Amino acid sequence: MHVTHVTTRVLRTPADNPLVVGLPVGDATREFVTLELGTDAGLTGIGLTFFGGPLTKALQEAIEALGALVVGENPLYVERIVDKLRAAASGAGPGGIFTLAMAAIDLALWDLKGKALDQPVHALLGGYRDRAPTYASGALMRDFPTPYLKDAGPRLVEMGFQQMKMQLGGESTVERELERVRLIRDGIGPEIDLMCDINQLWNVNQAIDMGRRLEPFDLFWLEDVVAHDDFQGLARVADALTTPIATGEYHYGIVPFRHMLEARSVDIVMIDVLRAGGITQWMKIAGMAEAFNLPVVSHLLPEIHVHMMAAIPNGLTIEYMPWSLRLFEETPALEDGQLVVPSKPGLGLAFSAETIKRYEVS
Ligand code: SMN
Ligand code: MG
Repeated sequence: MHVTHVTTRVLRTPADNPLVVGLPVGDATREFVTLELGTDAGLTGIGLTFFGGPLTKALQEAIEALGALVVGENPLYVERIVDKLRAAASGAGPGGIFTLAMAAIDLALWDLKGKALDQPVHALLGGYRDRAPTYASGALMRDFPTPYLKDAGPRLVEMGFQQMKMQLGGESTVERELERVRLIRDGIGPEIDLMCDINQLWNVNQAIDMGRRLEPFDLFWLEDVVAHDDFQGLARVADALTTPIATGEYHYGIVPFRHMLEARSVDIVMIDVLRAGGITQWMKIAGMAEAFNLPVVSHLLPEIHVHMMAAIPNGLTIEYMPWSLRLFEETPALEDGQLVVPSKPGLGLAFSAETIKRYEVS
């Protein structure tokens, strides 16, 4: 089997979230770049990428350019293709557009591998479980009005979620920050797992101070409390707190995770399949975390991450951020806060013709 053609599209969708009820969506948008790799065996592999923002057109061009290098290759030889793309891109990686583009291709190659072998990707990667826990994400954002949070948490519980993530770092005073957590924790009670994402907005001293003030709320994790590459700073915070520290979504490739783990700066390793460079690299990072006896969690794209999180022994919980679900005809079922792992060959996904018709911009 050989790759014969490459098709990319940019889909511009509303920046909405079906988990958010009763707040205006506004006119913000998100741009995804989709990829289809056709083969001489009649099989087509699908992939996608994100994070391009104003550079989305350049990201699409990068996928086209890298895709042209994949034409003629046997898609089952994923590591050989990755090596070829890295060599061709020379110094254009690992950060940024090159790796985001390579990730789309890697996803499509694994989709093709599964379709060719008539197996779902998670079975090819390891095969550990048939459903995986998730947490609701994007529904308790730092820019939402504080009063909104009172009912937002219980609403997510009614939807079946046992875990949910909020954000802090947006209020002007410590008390206003604590009030946000208090409202949510009071609303959902002590049994529901509550994570909190800071998105690098604190410095080390703030993180230790706020982290100590947050200990009574029994957070499931504090995420990206300081700059993502300040491994020594993260280690200081992790040592000072009981609440687990999660980080990793901002890193490109596998090497930063070596520094993160060697610095003992993390309790929960978060891996983003696009910034890691695809499924191939994601699995290597998960293995590194396992060697340090640490759990891993995913970032965005639950319909993709469900395969890796169902394939490894140290998968903790999947971020259920439903931003990308509309791109596909059908996506993994969500039952009582757990994602049912797909059993169809490959990724088990097909792009929605309706979504393409409605949102394609190039
Ligand atoms: C996040 C960051 C960037 C895009 C979406 C979401 C956030 C998360 O840090 O962890 O979900
Ligand atoms: Mg985050």
